[in-house]
Amino acid sequence: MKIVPDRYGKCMTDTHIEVFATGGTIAGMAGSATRRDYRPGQIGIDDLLAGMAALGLPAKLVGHQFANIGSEDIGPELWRKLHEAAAQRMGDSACQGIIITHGTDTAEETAFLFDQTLPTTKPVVLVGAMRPADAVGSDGMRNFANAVRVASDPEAAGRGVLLVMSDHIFAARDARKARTEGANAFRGFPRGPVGHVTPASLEWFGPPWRVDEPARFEFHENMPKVSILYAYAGMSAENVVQALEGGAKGLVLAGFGHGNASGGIRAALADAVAAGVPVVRASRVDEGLVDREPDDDAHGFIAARALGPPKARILLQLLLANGINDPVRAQQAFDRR
Ligand code: DAS
Repeated sequence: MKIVPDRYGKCMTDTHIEVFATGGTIAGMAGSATRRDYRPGQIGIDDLLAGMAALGLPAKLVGHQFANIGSEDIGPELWRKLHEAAAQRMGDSACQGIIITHGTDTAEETAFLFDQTLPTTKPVVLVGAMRPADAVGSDGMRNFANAVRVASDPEAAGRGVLLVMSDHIFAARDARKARTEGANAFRGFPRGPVGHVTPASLEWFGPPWRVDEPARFEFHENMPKVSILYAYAGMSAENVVQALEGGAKGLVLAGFGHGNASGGIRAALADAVAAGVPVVRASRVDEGLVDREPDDDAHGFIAARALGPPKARILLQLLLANGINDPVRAQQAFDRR
């Protein structure tokens, strides 16, 4: 076994990490440094791992190619396969951590779904890249090496699923893609990064907060349909009616500012709650809490708190799939870290 002291004097031993590859820009190629010609999911896991081996990181990486696609095409079927495999590997004492390579566009959704449905006993780390492997200043290998570093650290367990990008470690609940381009595209809210990592160092900004916690919800491939209604000036209540006619069993309002909407929309949403369809008020604004207001008690709305619309949608789906319809219990799930 290789024992390598890091620059802080801790020792990294040969950890056994399983790598689940799904594609995205971390496996993408541009073909040209000067043209916007980019294809995600071009490089297989074996080639990614060969590149990693050349860096000499003290970890044994075992790769599994689940897909090689852009993350805009990731959904319930692939989530089920990844989830099954992750749960199975977490139960194997030989496996010390799991890395999922993933496109950045929906990484926050996969990370949050797994954060809520896997136990916190071993590190689970999502990693992506903003620049294809052959781009000038490509960030993929560095992010991947950082992810190996994080997944190899026993202290990464008990923090839920983590997302590693641009030397930052984010908790899945906080992470969101905040920029369409540039390597530094992710932000954390309400916490910023929970740690800092490079291939040669790892610093946590506090102790784990979910030590040995079991999965919060059971995973379901087929979750109830929840629609996101994006608020805009002049929006009509017809949007709410159409979502309900389309079979939505829950609604997330991506509202103005602090989760606001016009009087007509609020009335239509209150009608939806009265008809048994839960409504979560989130915000279309990038950052900030949506706290409970007196109206929420009057209409039975749930406040999204720190979750943006895509993650609020997943949490509402999980609540419904797990038979939780009570708005008080639902609010508690939104309030939790
Ligand atoms: N192609 C996008 C995706 O797979 C972008 C990316 O990976 O950064 O999400």
